[in-house]
Amino acid sequence: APPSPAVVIVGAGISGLAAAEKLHKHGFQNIKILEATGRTGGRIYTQKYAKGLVEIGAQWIHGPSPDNPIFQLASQFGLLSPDALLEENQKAYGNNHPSDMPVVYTSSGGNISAAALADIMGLFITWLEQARNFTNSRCGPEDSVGSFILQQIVNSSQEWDKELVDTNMALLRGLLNMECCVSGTHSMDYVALCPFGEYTMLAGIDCTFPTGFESLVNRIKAPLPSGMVVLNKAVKRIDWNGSFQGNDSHVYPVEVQCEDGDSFVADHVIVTVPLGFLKKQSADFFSPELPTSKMQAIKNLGFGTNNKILVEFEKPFWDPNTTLIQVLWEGDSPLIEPKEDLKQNWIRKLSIFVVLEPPAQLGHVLCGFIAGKEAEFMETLTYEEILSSMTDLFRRITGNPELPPPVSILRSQWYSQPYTGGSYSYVAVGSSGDDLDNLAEPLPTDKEALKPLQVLFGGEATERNFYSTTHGALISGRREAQRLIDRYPQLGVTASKAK
Ligand code: 6YU
Repeated sequence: APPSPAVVIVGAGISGLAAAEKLHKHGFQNIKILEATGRTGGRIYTQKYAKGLVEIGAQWIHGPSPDNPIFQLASQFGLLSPDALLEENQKAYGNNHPSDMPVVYTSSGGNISAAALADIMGLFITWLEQARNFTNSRCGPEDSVGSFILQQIVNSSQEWDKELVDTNMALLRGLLNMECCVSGTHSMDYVALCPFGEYTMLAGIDCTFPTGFESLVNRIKAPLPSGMVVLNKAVKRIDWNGSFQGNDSHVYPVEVQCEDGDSFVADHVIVTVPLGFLKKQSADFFSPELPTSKMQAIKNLGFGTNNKILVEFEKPFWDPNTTLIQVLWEGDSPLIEPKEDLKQNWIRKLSIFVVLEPPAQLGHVLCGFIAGKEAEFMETLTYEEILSSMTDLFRRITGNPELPPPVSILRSQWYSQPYTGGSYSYVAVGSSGDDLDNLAEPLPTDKEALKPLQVLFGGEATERNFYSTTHGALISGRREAQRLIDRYPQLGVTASKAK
């Protein structure tokens, strides 16, 4: 049998696991996955909470339809609810946004008519759609989705009734806050307009995993031999383009150095660490250093924070039909810069709560979303501070000073995770889709190199059309596995003969 090349995969998120699973299936026998933390799954992270399970990271299959490999696997493994498998659900477009209308609560305990809300939501959705259609029309490198939408707001507001202006502006600030969560950014002013439409929406109304997103991760890694995944093995540096003596008689081009002093020689290493980690570490993480164009891509692409605050109530204060709650902060407006004092004002960035289902299995749980610097500040607060902020918030918006405090809260802290450094990537002003492609380029770039494909790059931030998602991450892992499979065609033949 031909010798099996030594492959080291850095990171046991869905990208790294998908790469390993595919290589293993094609007959690669010498694979190690090195994972810095004590668990697999990375940004897919299901935890016990209230009476059931909640997602700390990825929550929905965005676009659950046959073109989405996460949907394919989930249905193949029988992990989805019958509703999610309905053909009509697979055909409709949800566009990564909750499809229901929120119920709006104002910060002084009032509410907003459904009609007023529908008008503003309609406008906002149209503007987002227009922003996505800029791909092939004229726009400048400095243009942002935020500046485009602001211009539409200014134009449109000329036609609003005077008495609606303040409410409409406050609603739009809330919708922009929610959009920051979708893009994983502090401000939509940071998100580049020209490439915004390159992100591809798949058909299907977003659905969740009744047994947790991590049940998919567990199914993907099930066929991998024990010992292939090494937990608590943080990689410190990747030495490439060298000659490293292995324990066998082989000389390898790559050596992976770990924080604990261990090292692994390899023919190929697939790096799937988050862009947030690369932003902090890339200067010391590779030796020799990455080419300038890759370093520029790492620096210029966006990687922001979207956090969750889960809030459990003894009894719901909301109506049983409510699926989404928007908080309207009176006095806020897209025309006014948010106040800088985060301690006083962080909570005003929290504009949207999803009512988690089903209450019979989970209890009465709201999942708030908050993005950007306010989300990063929130991570520094204690449990008690957040609980008290939540108690105040819900008392204010319900106008009920006696509302019992939440039973418990649970928040994510993606920014402070040393091996993640935020939530997911976006194409920032100053970068483009080419940067995502550039990140995916293997090293050495010289196609004629004696030892090609020494360092390969996977992870959600390397998928030009599907970045920021689990399906993007999965596709990226399989893509890099395919590069190696193509390089060793004889291995696949051996594997299929063996079956
Ligand atoms: C999705 C969703 N979703 C919410 C929140 C988050 C994310 N996503 P990993 O990080 O998983 O793995 C890398 C591993 O490497 C990790 O285990 C590290 O520990 C390890 N590592 C790092 N350094 C190392 C070292 N030195 N040595 C060894 N190991 C090391 N995606 O499909 N549906 O609902 C959400 C959401 C709060 C944080 C999400 C969602 C994103 C996915 O979670 C994420 O992309 C993948 O899991 C990443 O997998 P990976 O393997 O690449 O990395 C128009 C337009 C706009 C564009 N955006 C629209 C889409 C919106 C995205 N939506 C998100 C929404 C939610 C709620």
